[in-house]
Amino acid sequence: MSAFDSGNQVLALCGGIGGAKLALGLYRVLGPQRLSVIVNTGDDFEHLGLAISPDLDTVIYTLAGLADPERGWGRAQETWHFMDSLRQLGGEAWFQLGDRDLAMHVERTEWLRGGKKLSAFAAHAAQQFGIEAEILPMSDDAVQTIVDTDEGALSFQHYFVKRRCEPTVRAIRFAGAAESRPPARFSELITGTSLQAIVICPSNPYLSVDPILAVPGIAAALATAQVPVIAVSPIIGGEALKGPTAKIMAELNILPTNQSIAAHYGGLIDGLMIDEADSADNLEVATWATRTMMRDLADREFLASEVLAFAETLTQKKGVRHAGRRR
Ligand code: FO1
Repeated sequence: MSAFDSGNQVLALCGGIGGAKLALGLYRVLGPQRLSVIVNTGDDFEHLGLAISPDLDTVIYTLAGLADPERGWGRAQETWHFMDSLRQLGGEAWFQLGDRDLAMHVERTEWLRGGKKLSAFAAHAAQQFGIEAEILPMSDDAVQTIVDTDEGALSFQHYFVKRRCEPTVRAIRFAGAAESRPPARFSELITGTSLQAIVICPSNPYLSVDPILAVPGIAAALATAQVPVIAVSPIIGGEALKGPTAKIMAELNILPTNQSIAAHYGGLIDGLMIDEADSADNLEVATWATRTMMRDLADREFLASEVLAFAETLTQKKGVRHAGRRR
């Protein structure tokens, strides 16, 4: 029996759509109660008086089988009567809130106004939707991803949705991160004996994973983790696959290569999962080349099982490397 058959936990760090796909694969391959997901909340914002947490909702809807398969965000079989009425009234309609999705934002806002924590609402919503994995916001403290652009400083959704990632990015920062605290459960997982691997999902490293790593204690815990830390590269065939990753990398003068991703995660990872199209890449970190494209559920499960197989090989290596520190 391998370590990964023994009922232990895997911790995934996850942004929105791309990350949620792998989280779903892990959820299905591991079995529901063996997955904990730390989700980016740097994209959260207040809009129309509502507390919106896009990545948390994307992960929850995806694991619950409720996500819209085309958009990747929001709910399937959505209707848009609220948005139509809002437009008629001349309201701010650049951010689409579907009728079904709206309930999530209204209810979360109620919870937060009542003094409850975002993590409590995430756990509640996950439970209500029948999800057995742990869904953990990266912090209960407010952290805001700010994109410094040629048009000035833009909050994440203003840059990403309202301005469609068109402004040129000069820098990305995470306001409030220095004062934020990771979830108590994160420390428990890191210091406990049940954790078997940490997986950085193929989310945008700069926009979606960096905010998580900016929460004090999280990067340090990865750097010293006793279990293998694996990142799944968002690069396929020498290109950033989705969304604004390629554009942002170019604007930040970073080549869209696995070398860049490996350097970015530096001392935090033990292995980088790369696409089979890039199997000739020669990196300083351990690599495992496989099919990383996730078009359907079978792809997600396949990649998840590859990640776990990679983790198992690294566990053996790491066991030797950290032998002195284990006692
Ligand atoms: N993305 C868009 O491109 N346009 C939208 O109008 C939009 C609305 C939206 C509403 C709820 C939600 O949970 C997500 C939503 N997203 C929308 C996705 C979101 O902006 C991004 O995908 C993430 O923040 C990046 O991970």
